[in-house]
Amino acid sequence: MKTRAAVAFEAKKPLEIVELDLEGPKAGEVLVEIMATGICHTDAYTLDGFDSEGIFPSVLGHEGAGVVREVGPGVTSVKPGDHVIPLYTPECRQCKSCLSGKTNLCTAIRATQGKGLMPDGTSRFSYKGQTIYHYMGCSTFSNFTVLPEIAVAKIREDAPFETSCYIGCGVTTGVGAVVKTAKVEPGANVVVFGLGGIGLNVIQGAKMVGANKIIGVDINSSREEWGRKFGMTDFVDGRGKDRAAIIEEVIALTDGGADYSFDATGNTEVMRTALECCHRGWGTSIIIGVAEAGKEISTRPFQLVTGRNWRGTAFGGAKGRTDVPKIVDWYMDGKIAIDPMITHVLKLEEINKGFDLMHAGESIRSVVVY
Ligand code: NAD
Ligand code: AHE
Ligand code: ZN
Repeated sequence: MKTRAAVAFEAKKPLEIVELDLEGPKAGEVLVEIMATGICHTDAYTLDGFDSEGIFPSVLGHEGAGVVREVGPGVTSVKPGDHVIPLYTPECRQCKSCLSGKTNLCTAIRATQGKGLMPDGTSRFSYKGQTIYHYMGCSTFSNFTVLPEIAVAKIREDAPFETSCYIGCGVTTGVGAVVKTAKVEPGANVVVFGLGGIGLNVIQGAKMVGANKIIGVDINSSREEWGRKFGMTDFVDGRGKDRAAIIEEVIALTDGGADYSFDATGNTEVMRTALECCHRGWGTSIIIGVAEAGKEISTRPFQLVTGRNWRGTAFGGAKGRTDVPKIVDWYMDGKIAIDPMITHVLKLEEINKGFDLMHAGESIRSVVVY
């Protein structure tokens, strides 16, 4: 079949809207009509050439929602007409990782996914006979996409696509980092670095679990108002401040340091600040941000010797097929907000504007509606 898609032909070039050829689903795969997709900073990071796994030409996008239109042989858990959210972290429930009960990082198809291919080692997308690669196993910047059955979460049908697509990455990552990875307890002091599409979800997760201080740090001062809308109690404007100055402010606000800190910037210097503003003896810092290829983190080992913990999270520690439908319920039941964070709704033809708005710090989330 044919599908309209925004294709990343090359790094650092705008996406091009073209009509691609799409092969139908093979065994264990499903064809999904994507109804809406968010634009996450990770898409921009890959497009800008910072992803060591970046492959071109490819169809980016990993934060979608849509409807199953066709299933391949052997598919039993979804049927045509089901509403689904594509999962860049699948859940096979059979691999060592899934069975461990210790991680959400299913390994069943990770190797081929990282090469931009379906589990059988081929791509379903092509353009004028040339292979176009998948991205993060999702490729939601295409109106139709093919996904492994284990990489879709079936969701309730009354959830609007335009907002629930954000649960495909940003909402689940931010809220999950608090609830599932850090397991922040009521009364804890929390610091969030980077109040964008992910960081604001960390804030609302911290508010939901009853955190005490919820401190936001950003270099864009307009983010103070955004943070306060979702439960931020204090703002530290990071512009022009060095690590020591920011740590001093956080320590003063928290009587000695944060119980939990989160990096949602992807900046490795900020990651160090986030660790070092944690409380001596127990403070835990969670890395959410994705750093540019080649970047490394560092700190004095003494920071860890004296009890601070450095951890990371992917997709908020959520198991996609199990947890995503529950997070959709939280949204539909009003436990978490999504609508106010979607600042721009665009047509596919306007998708490059979504990237420009993100880079200019003018959007929280842009959503493309097909
Ligand atoms: P975004 O562009 O919406 O937000 C980033 C925010 O960080 C902005 O408000 C920006 O002003 C702020 N910022 C930038 N530099 C800063 C600094 N030095 N100090 C303080 N604040 C600073 O991006 P997003 O979509 O929220 O994504 C945030 C990060 O999370 C990205 O690195 C993205 O790749 C990553 N991410 C990771 C996962 C995961 O599963 N681990 C999931 C989604 C996104
Ligand atoms: N490809 C990059 C790593 C990118 C990365 O860490 N991705 C996160 C999700 S970001 C969503 O916006 C993730 O899920 N990581 C776990 C995984 O298996 O990719 C690189 O550095 O090569
Ligand atoms: Zn993302």
